[in-house]
Amino acid sequence: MVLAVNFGTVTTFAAMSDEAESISVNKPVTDNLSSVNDVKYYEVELPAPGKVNLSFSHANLERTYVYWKVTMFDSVENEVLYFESTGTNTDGKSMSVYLDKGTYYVRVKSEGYWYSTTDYTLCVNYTENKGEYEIEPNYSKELATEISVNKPVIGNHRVKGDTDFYKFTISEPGKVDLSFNHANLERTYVYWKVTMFDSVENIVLYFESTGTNTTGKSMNAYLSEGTYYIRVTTDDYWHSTADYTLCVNYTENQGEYEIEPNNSQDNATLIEVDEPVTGNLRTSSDVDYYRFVMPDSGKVYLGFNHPNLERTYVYWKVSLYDANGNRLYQLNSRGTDTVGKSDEIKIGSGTYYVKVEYEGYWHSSADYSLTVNTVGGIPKVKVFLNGKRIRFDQPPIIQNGRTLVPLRAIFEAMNATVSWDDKTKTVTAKKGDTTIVMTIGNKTMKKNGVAIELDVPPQIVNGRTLVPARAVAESFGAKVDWDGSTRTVTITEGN
Ligand SMILES: [Ca+2]
Ligand SMILES: [Ca+2]
Ligand SMILES: [Ca+2]
Repeated sequence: MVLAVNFGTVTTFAAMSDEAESISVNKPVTDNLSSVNDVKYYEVELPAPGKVNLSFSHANLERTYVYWKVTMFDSVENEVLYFESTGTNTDGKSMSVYLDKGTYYVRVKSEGYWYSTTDYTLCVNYTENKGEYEIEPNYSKELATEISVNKPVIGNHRVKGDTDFYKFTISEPGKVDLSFNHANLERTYVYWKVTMFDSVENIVLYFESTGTNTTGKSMNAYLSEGTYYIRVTTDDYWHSTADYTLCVNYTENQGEYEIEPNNSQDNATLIEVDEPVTGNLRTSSDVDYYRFVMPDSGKVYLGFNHPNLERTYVYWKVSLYDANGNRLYQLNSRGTDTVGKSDEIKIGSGTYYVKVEYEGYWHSSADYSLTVNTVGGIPKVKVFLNGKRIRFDQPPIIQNGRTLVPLRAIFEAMNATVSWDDKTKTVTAKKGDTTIVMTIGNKTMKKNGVAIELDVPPQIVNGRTLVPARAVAESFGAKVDWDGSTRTVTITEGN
């Protein structure tokens, strides 16, 4: 060892940025410390968000003490990477961090006791982030890294207490689950806690990953369109700097899932009779409401299926209500009642609700399938627009071989704007340069002022305005096909 000569050492951050030598990413720099108190600073610019790690190499000093301490800071002096090199660690590399673009600083200093004037070679290794990595700092909702569904993102907790926020948006309701993968840490403690919440901070999914849970997957959440956030935190005790891969798996809802939050009659998920819907009580405070329209009076029965929970307690209460809130029927489903069926219930035409709730003591977040079956079945008309099922709160009807569909549902699906004049009972719909005008009970429709004769006029059924599907869709330039065997209308919009 040589005795240290104390130079005036640079200690403040302001001085650091003044003294720093400018270096480039992916370009090694060779330098040395001239004394135990010598400190070297480097300034490096990240041109875009990216993955960064430090490599640090030197000759073998044949001793295992720490000779160099290398720290990387952001422009406001937060430490983003730290790496120590022992005398024998000739070709060291730090962990990776996922940083935003901007100016960063690297400081190299001695351990304080052990030091070496031997040359070292330092490199800031950088790979541009094309959306596959988190972007630090992302410790709040406001700083959340934006991600896309069905596209994995890699992140890590570079220090204990690092919290990673992500943000994604879905434009259509859908089924969502989270997958969360990482290397095997060979320990069964919880290292990561993953919480997903909506824009008003209601928790919609929670998932914990232990060290050995290398390919984890959360339960399903059935969500409405909107922006959601994911927070990944360390456990209070266990922490790992290992990379994790997070993915939001999303499947668009074509009407086969509940749409949360459906916790009141007002937010009930619209379903159709004779078609199953899948949902779950994600927490014991979750309640699921469904709304359906009975086109005519008749008999219905509720079907309620779920996996076998191997316990005979009641886990679900399923109730049928009329529009005035009178309970008409209650079906209890025990854990072993995998295929539940209610009695037949005679009801009149109109709107009804089904409420699925937790029994009060036993709760399961397992998916269930609910169907409001009509006795004998009701032949229904299905309408698809560009491959996607359109749901109607008043079923389409067929009259004189023409299918009539609820006006608002079809126009909204086609992105046309609609206005209604109650005095003249006239509907005006606009899309692009096309304007069509129709009047209830009148067989003449006008397209941009030109009269078109309809086989069947627009009419009001159960308080809903129904319009001829083909005439309307074709007026807006769409192609319309009818399959009589499946009673399916297929509307295809041009480019
Ligand atoms: Ca992080
Ligand atoms: Ca639910
Ligand atoms: Ca619910």
